[in-house]
Amino acid sequence: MDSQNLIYETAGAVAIVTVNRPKVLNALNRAVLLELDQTFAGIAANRGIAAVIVTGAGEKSFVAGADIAEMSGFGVAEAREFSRLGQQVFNRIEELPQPVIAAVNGFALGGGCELATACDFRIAATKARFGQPEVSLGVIPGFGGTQRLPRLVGRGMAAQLLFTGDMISSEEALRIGLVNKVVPAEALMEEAKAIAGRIAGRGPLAVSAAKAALREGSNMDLNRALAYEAELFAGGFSTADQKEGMAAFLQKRQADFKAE
Ligand code: CO8
Repeated sequence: MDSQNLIYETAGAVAIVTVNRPKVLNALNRAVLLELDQTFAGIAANRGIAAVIVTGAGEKSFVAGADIAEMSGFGVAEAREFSRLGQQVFNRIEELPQPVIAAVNGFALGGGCELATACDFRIAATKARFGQPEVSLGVIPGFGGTQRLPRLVGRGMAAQLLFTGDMISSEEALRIGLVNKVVPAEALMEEAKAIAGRIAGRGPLAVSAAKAALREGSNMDLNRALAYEAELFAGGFSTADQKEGMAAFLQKRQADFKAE
């Protein structure tokens, strides 16, 4: 599934998607977005993949935003289309059956911060920097940044980041809950793979259901969300994985889940 601007690798049941345009700090142009869309569509249909890691190529950057050179010539219609394309791709990541971890190895700015926030959670290298600098360019985020960031860090903190365009350190990102963990750069992929590996050892249908409950529930009022959770919980009891998981516990052995 390699493409021009992405590296696709697997390690067991874990897929690693690396945005690979290091000369422009992995900026997202139309081509990258289309390749991401195709790659994630393939992962969604691949039952052999239980978790995904997204990262950026090179030492310096995760993704330093949408490609400013490409965007600079846009008119209104092209800008709208580009924004909708990015939103569609990031929605696909959010709606992917498998969990997606952002391993933020450097700059996560603009569209890069939006890519990271569309992932289920983020771990970061110490040198990672986060920000939504669009207002410095005279525009606003167009790939979900005004919507996902406040849902994650709260409206006040999101407002500060969106209005100042300031960059924050990995330590500050940890403090505000934008990332779950900060590790030295050389340990980042190892840490991401270890977490993804633990997810891959759990019941895949259950993990998917937990992801759906988190995602869909956050758009519902509490009572509807609890009813939705109960439906997904009950649905688990129609699966072979539930029988295997509980039998394995009672028999004091490792479960062998089949995603069935
Ligand atoms: N787009 C295109 N090229 C980029 C980008 C980018 N976002 N970021 C870096 N580059 C290029 C630089 O132009 C440079 O190219 P060259 O070597 O040819 O001069 C190369 O990458 C290396 O970058 P720098 O020399 O600038 O590296 P520094 O270490 O000096 O600085 C920074 C690193 C601070 C990350 C700096 O590159 C920077 O500020 N980059 C831009 C960050 C930014 O503003 N990102 C937000 C972009 S807007 C956005 O993402 C909106 C998303 C939604 C849009 C949808 C609506 C249409």
